[in-house]
Amino acid sequence: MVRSWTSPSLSPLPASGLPLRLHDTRTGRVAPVTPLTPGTARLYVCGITPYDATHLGHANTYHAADLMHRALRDTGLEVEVAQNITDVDDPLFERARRDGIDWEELATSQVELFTEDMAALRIIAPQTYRSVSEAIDSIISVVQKLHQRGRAYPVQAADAAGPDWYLDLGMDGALGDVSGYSEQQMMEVFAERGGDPEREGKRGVFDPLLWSAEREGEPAWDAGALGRGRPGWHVECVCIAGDALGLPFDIQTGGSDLIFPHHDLSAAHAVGLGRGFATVYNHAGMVAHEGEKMSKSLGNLVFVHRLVRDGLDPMIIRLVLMAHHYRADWEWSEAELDRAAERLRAYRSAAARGGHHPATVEALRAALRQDLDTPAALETLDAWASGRGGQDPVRTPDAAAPGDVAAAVDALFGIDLS
Ligand code: 5CA
Ligand code: ZN
Repeated sequence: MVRSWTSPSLSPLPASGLPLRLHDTRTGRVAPVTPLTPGTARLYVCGITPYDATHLGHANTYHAADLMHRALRDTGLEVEVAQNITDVDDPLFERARRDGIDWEELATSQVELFTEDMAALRIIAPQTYRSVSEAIDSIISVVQKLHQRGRAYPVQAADAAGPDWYLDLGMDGALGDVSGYSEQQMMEVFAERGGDPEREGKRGVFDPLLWSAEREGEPAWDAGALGRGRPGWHVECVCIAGDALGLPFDIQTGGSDLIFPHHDLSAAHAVGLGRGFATVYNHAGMVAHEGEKMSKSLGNLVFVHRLVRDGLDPMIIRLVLMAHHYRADWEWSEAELDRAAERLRAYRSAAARGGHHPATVEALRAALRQDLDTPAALETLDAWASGRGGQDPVRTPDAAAPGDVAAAVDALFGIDLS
């Protein structure tokens, strides 16, 4: 059983009505989020493939999801969050083989590191945190349902006893619904993001692998008429989201490298099931290092747990992340740490002074609700810390009690200023 992590203690502010406005990749616009079920927002966060520890790119993505979660709560909504773990996938098996360890052992150890990092960063834990290997029965029934609905077709495999099964995107015409990409844009990224455009026997180049026939040295499960094997990538998120949140739900989020194929094709799977998927598709920018996107396959990684082990306060990492709008692409550098450490010191000494600053609190809330505008929130906090933020004209008797700004920074941005 996969353990989620322990959430930080939460002290919400009294709820205030204005909705969260969020960028939707499908429409290209920032618009208010209106939950399908009044009173409850349902959020699906694409989780890690656990073959290497949490790097700052992951941290950026899960920080954005956390801000979304906190902003939705602040508008008075209940928030249901589900997140997956891609523990059955090629890169994980390759890494396990390279290191001569069992794939399950590798996944378990990396998930453990990830959950420690999430707890250190004070990211609110999802209510559902589920791996593919845990969800396998349910995934098999989704795959079988797509087969029964005529959406799956076999492609012979030279290195396996049975065929692989693909999803026929042509049947529903849903390709491109989320990304809006042209075929050429799709082609540019499909192969490097897990797709197999060259595979012979496919009906459409972007048809995704639904069920992969059993191969030597890989785990396999029995899927009845489809044979023994394991699921393709996109179907896991359709299944885990559907089980935890129901379909359709409100928001799917992840990094911008998931726009195509992953989010586009998971939505297409849902259409194949006769269901809707997310209402809003939201994406965080990519963090680069040494001139290239930080990625496990390139190895240009800065790990959260190393920074923390070396004595860095995780709140400094949150402040580095806040300095960049979540949708921006940016490059990590050491200099960022100094600026953020300086901010943390200034904010902590301002917080120790306490006091009431309702205009500052309102400005923080407004910034968060305007598409998670953390750079604007930092400007507000810089002004507050330097005494330019202004005091409430009516000084209340408990002005020396823990300040309202510190409480807001904790509730809205997950930063502990005590
Ligand atoms: N398991 C799938 C999602 S179902 C996956 O993409 N796993 S991952 O481990 O490769 O990435 C986990 C999350 O981190 C994804 O949302 C991905 O978009 C995001 N991510 C990965 N690299 C970066 C990066 N350099 N900058 C920002 N976000 C990143
Ligand atoms: Zn996913």
